[in-house]
Amino acid sequence: LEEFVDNILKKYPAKVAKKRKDHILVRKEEDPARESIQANNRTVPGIITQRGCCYAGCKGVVLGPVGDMVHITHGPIGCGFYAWLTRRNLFKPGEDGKNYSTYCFSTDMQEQDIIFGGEKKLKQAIKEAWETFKPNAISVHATCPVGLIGDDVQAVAREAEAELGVKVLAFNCEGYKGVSQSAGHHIANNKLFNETVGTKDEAIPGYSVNILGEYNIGGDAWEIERILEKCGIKIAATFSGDGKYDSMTSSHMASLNLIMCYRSINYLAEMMETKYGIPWAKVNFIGVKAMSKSLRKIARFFEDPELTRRIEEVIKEEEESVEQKLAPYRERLQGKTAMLFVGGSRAHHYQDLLRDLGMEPVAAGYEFAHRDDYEGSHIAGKIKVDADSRNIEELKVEPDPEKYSPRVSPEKKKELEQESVLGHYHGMIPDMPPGTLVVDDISHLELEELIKTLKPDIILSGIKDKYVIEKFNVPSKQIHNYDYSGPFAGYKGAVNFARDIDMMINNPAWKLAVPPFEKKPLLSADLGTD
Ligand code: CFM
Ligand code: HCA
Repeated sequence: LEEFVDNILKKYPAKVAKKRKDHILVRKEEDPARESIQANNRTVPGIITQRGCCYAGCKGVVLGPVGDMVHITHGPIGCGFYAWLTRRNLFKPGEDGKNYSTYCFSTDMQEQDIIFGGEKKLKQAIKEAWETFKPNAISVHATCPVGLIGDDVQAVAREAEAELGVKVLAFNCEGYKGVSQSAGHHIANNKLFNETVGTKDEAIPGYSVNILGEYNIGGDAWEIERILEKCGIKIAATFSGDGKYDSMTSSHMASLNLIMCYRSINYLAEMMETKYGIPWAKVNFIGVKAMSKSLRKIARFFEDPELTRRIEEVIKEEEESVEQKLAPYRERLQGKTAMLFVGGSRAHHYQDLLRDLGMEPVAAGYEFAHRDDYEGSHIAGKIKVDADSRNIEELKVEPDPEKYSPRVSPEKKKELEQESVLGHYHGMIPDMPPGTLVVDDISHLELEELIKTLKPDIILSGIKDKYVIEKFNVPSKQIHNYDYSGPFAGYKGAVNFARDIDMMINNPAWKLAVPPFEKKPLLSADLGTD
């Protein structure tokens, strides 16, 4: 593998090679704490990356799934269209029946708005959205040109809110704000924390949890809900899969925050803990063993014998039922190798599910995660903050004089932190044994070389590289939108995933097709040098 990395770096101009070197790690050390990787840096211009923009992270990822809100994209229509349900975040309306998730709202800025300013048009759009739909809240998302011309979206939102009497959340999430969609997550977290969470006090009875960083792609949230409800655990609010605005406003009253995707929502969890005393636990609901382990974390936190008994009962029942269904797939998938290059958390989460099926992850990486997603949350404070990250506001948070209430005693909290039940995410690297490869923000060149060298049986990835991979006769499963399948979370989801993966890997077609570039080169060129 080291030879492979050297060879790949030789293909780049010297300056590019120097930058990429720190983003590629061959796992060697027995002790993962001795290994480190660079992440969350600018992609070198000219390299084909899988990353998206800040607006995608804010509107598309964090806010978009809240279906009883109208989300207005302030900008030219192209950006609005891209976010139109392309992410498969499913939504069922609450009792009020409000559901705008299939709509696409945009101010459709034209040249004259860019020249003379788009504030009036935005104000009009908010008014029209309110009068037509009466949503539970409205959000406004600024795209690149809005930031460049300087429309004051915050002022327009404040004015509209006062005039119409509906909450209007405005996000300065211009696409260029960060090095990837990750900046948009942070911007979304900040405003949700400041203007939504904690705005309504309503006691939540029972063992209540919020689920953070789960976006109900392909119905995942509903399988998770089924299992938690069966255990007797109440989901107070979800951020933001199948999310309802109202439940987010009182989410500070829940007992525990469960974090699925640490990358997109750790900011909100940390701030809620400081201000309201609600602790967080990192969970992974992808994979049979991971699901059970996560349930046991919840049991450990609440420490109620009756709840623990119920949880153990559910685990036993669900595992037994799923085991029978998985067995035939495991036979066919045992020992198959996989590579995972996805977003900021799934490249790690799906390794658990692959291992449940007897498969072996040989290489993995995130598109835009930070070093703590690789190395663990304990290093978060030690990461050097560069100019790009400094762009995003870091809120100063203090305990709320009235609403702060610690959920557990300081002694118990410490104990649970030491057991890694609370306040800790161990990251991807410790789960990747020596001899595997970790690549951050992988380029298409690197991916192609990796396919040729490691010859994996399947690659879990996204639309931007799916067909590049399949032209090498290697099946590629989209792990963002599940190739229109799912759910893949929880117990039932594991069976759906196994079925899909088996169908792809064991399909004889891969051995029969001959890619055109095997016969003759379609295009040839030299990479520039400096
Ligand atoms: Fe979190 Fe996500 Fe992901 Fe993400 Fe995304 Fe996504 Fe993803 Mo696509 S929030 S980091 S910005 S788990 S949209 S639901 S699938 S890249 S791995
Ligand atoms: C995004 C959304 C995306 C893209 C998926 C892909 C998603 O990054 O803006 O590249 O296949 O999950 O829909 O991550």
